[in-house]
Amino acid sequence: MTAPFGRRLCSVAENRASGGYRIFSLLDAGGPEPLPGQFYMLATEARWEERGERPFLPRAFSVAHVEPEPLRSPLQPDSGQKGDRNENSLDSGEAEALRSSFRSHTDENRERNPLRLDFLIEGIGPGTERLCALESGERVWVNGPLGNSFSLPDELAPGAAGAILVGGGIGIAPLALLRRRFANRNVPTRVLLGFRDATHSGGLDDLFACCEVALASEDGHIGHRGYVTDLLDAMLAGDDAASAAVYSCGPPPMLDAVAALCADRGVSCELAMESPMACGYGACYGCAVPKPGGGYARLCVEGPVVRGADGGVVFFPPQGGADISAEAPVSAPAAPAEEAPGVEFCGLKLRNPVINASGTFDAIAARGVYGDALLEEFPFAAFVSKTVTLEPRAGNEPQRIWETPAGMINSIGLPNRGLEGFLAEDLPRLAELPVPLIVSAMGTSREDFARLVEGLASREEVAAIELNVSCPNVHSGLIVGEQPSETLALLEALRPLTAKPLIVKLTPNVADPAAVAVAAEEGGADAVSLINTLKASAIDPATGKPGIAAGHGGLSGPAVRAVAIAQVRSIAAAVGVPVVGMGGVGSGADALEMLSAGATLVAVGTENFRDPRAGKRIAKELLSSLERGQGLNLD
Ligand code: RRO
Repeated sequence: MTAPFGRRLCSVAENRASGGYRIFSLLDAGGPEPLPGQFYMLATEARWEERGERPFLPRAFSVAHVEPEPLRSPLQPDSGQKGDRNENSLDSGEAEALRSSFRSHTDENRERNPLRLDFLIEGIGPGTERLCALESGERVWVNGPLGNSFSLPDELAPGAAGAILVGGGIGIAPLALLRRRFANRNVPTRVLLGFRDATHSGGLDDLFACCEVALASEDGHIGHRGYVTDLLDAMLAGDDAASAAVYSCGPPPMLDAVAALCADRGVSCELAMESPMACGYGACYGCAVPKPGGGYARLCVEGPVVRGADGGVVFFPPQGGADISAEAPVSAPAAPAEEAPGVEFCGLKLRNPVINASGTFDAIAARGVYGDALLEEFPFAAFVSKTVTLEPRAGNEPQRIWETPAGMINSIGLPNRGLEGFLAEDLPRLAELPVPLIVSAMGTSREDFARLVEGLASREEVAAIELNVSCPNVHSGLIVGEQPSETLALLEALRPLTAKPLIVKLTPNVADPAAVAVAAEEGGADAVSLINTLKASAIDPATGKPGIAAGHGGLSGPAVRAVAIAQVRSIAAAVGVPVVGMGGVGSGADALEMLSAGATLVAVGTENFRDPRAGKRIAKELLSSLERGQGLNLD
């Protein structure tokens, strides 16, 4: 089951207080039934970005309840022995029937009967406060259901202790849906919930009204004074604990404590984790969490549910969407509909002038989330890969992203498989896209760059190479793209290595970017692209320290558009090669402005995080403006 490709508008059915939180209900006529643990990216349609500031990015929320409930499986007794059947004791046909009872509504029924999706929200910042203020009938942009889901307990043999759900704070939400699914299946379930204090507490009467719940609170306002993990500790001391399975969601220290307790007692557990997320579908690489054994996983596509193991966690493939690591068979993509006369760029024929900015759309991950719809409605006229380096890189330590007024800062740190891994694993899958492929590459020396260009030049799937020169040269310590002489020398070294178009991706963080562009052209570049992100930082008011772990990163989004326009104008006037313009493009009008400034192509970057189909929408808006003969609007 995959999420519908793109974001869609859903109406607010209800928004009411539930203790210190709010229950927020949406009517979704377009999406499949979510599984427990899955989440949605939500942003209000109106007054998002009001005052041109925050909130800018959508926010992730686990679904807490779905109406109508799935039909009871015909395999399930209406009453009787609790926990006497489970998926592991069924043959595969029965198991599939049971699974499909989780998704029992046809699309036709859905049109008549939209799903009602309930979320639990706590207003803690501009995004959540904006959602908390919504009224019935207002509309919300919805992308989802996303991520994997809780799985069925392994040990639920007849007589097993069943499930123990452990929730903390707002993290009780996905456990409410999980509890109902277990109740439908007669899985014996015990629920332990904890809250910090009366203000940070709620949802009980609405989400857990019909079941017994053991409660804890740090301030003692409700239940046991202390942590919910005290309750879990006591429960796991019981005789039947070893055959139980624990499911948990809550703040990171609580999840660490749950994983440690379960590891001590040899009890299996699954944890739904949280991490700052800009897109929810694998594009932004912001939601990285450390993997045992090194490296990072993107929680949106390899989580949010992870399995506890040895006091740590392991990642397992999504059940909600497709497995992004699997070699999925590909149906031939439909030929793109004729949209416009097309654009010629460095010898490539593109169906329109809108492409993506490198590092802002992972087509392989998106394919796992949205399935073949991605290929059928591919949002860009050419696809630019995330930057590839010679050796594999894990990327930077989180926190990697930070929302700013009308934009965001990133310091992702080039996570990638390295050239060899890219050629073997990513390239064959990117070659399945219905548009030309431009591969972005970055080296830390001319020799590195040369090996990258040679490796890519030998592959016919690669239509063009973009050289990301926003990196220090290990020999000189200078950022290549900040120095015209370094850029010229690099291009002179690389130009003889390939006949494929070379595009130089320029940094905006220099006094005279046009001088670097001229050097790139002189060295033999076929095109230049700009702007990469602007060097930026932000201080987290909660800690007084930079919000990005690396201290600073690159700013993108509408906040940088005027800078991008200025640089595109001056560079387009200075060079004869085509310019790919990018920086804060979120609409056809923005794209038109970029073309009017002198760009031949326009790349969409941060807007992809808010709207996976942004490229398609922007191209459509742009083409209808061009058809109307509209030029730059100076109003
Ligand atoms: O991976 C990144 O952190 C990154 C790169 Br390579 C880049 O060129 N621009 C950016 O904003 N982030």
